[in-house]
Amino acid sequence: MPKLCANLSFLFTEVPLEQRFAAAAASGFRAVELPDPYGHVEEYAGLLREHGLQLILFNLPMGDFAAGERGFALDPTRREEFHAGIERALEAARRLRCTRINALVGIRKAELDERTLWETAVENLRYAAARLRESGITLLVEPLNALDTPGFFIETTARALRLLDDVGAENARLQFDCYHVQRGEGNVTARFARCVARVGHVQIADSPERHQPGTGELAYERILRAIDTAGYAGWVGLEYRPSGSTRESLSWIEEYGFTAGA
Ligand SMILES: [Mn+2]
Repeated sequence: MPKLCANLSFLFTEVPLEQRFAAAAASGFRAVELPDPYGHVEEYAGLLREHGLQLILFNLPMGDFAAGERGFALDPTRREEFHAGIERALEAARRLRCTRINALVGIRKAELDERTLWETAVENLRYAAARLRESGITLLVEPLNALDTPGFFIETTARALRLLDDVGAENARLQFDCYHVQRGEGNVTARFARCVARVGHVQIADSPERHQPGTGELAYERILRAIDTAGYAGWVGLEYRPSGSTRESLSWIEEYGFTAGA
């Protein structure tokens, strides 16, 4: 039985973010993801407590998201900013009682060669993992598919695992987003089974529209059971855009025999 958590950037967007905590709890969720808590940490900590929700995951500071940035761990000119971001993330994790932080590594910079980007990412992530380990926090690295985010530095699970090999930290693990895997690589269940020992978090959406399970080409009833069978006991984040209302988009959970509050 998968342990499901609601991503509050994707679900319940019918209401402002501060009201999505109540909406998630009312739909039976006991756990949520919150990609970008910075600037509102105290407010969100209060909302989590008020609604009996556990925060499963948030992201390292991603830079200017609206301008298209998706992290900057690969940027040798921004090491200080990266280090400062780790401290902000640690403080947020402490207040939000969260033990997983996801790193988006960033989009390639044309003026920098592959080796410089790779080595910078390895050094930064090694530093991040070491700082997070002191607080018992897992660092995650998430590949984003190249169709949605052209130029993203880590676009496949294979590349993410190579990067994690070079980082060489026990608490640095793969974030396996089935949607990105399907769009970029395919072969979701076999790929998952091969790397399950290194997976620290899972996310789902159907493909190619990134709506709820049952709207696309992925058989999530089978995929989620296969993830279970592979031995994964962690959380599964619902990171999809509902095709209609969020409430309606959750019907697959019961249909497949699962529960939001697992
Ligand atoms: Mn994701």
